[in-house]
Amino acid sequence: MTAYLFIFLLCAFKCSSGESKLKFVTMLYRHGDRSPIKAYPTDPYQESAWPQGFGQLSQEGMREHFELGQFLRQRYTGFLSENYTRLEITVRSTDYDRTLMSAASNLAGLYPPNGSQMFHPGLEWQPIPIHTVPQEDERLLSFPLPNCPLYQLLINETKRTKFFLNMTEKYKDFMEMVQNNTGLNLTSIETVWSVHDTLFCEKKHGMRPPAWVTSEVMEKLKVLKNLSFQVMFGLYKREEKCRLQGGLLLDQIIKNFTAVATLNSNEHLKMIMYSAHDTTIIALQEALNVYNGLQPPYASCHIFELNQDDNGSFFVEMFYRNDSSVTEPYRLTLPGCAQQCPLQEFIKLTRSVIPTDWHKECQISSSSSGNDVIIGLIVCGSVLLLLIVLLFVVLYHHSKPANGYSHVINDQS
Ligand code: PT3
Repeated sequence: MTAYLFIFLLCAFKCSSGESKLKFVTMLYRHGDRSPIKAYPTDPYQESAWPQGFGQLSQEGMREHFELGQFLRQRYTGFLSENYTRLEITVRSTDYDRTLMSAASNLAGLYPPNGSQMFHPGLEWQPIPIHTVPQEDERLLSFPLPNCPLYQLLINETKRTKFFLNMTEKYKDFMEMVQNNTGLNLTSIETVWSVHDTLFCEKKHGMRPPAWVTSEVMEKLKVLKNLSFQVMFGLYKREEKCRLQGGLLLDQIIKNFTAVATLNSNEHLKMIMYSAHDTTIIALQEALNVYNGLQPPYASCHIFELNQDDNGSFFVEMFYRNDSSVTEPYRLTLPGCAQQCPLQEFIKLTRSVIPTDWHKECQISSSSSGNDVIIGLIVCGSVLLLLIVLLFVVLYHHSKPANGYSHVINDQS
């Protein structure tokens, strides 16, 4: 009797909770730990201090991604096939050594070969393709995209906001101190991110910082580094900026979801994996309006899961794994939607940051150049008014009979 009651309750729970099925996963991660991108002129640790030079994935970075791959293997057991199956997954990376190598390390954790897939005795690794395009052709994963005049105008306007000008004033003496100690010519407060980056990498790799680099200095540099991300993708006219940057990646992700939901896609594809940079994650999260204002840590990962519920409808869930010591990644909720956001709602709520024609939108139009256009109109208007006045003066001058002369017709008659 109790057994029947238990089965009845279980069924009632299952029926009311609604079964859903994971259909498709997209993830975007930052590469792992690396050497600095560059050194400042007075830096005691120049490129030769790093085993592979600047901007390269370290062994720590490889381990971080191997661990992320193992985490993904566990999370998607039963969804991904146990053996690597080429049609199930597509991996795309930016064309940098550190992102390509991060993807390779990740896939080593995700797809250790089993039995027949081992091609060399004792080697628990198998090659998995990683796709890329040359840096100059990259339009999906590398932000901010260059050659977009409207975006540049928005950045210039951001730097004229009260907030930015106040920050510039607040950090004036600090900037001067950093310039004097680094030998850099820092033109604007957000350019100081590279000093933080270099010092951060050096400290992480056990290199002793110079005496001027106190913990208070590092804190201030961190504030300015985070400000530089906000300037790029948020802070002022966020939606307009996102249409020209992260909206492009979001557009592609949504197109992939729609293809899965309408069954016109490759039905075998289960996962798309993007390997990129901190700025890629920020651009995407700003477009989704879920950015937490901090630099994404190494190997942090934004996950989209597309599910189908038992009545056939699709919904999107988002997660952010920015702390590998926590077993479950953080849930992210698209503002204005439920945690399990119906796909159509997801599309509707993100429409404002999806460009319809990027090239066209990048051009400076009259409605977008704000003050500059108003000033231009005033100048043009004044010139036009002056020309009209001049014209009237000339016409008036011509129509008036000249003094001392008159036409004499039939003078003699
Ligand atoms: O560390 O994620 C990061 C950075 O984005 C890095 O990969 C990078 O490419 N920085 C660009 C410097 C101009």
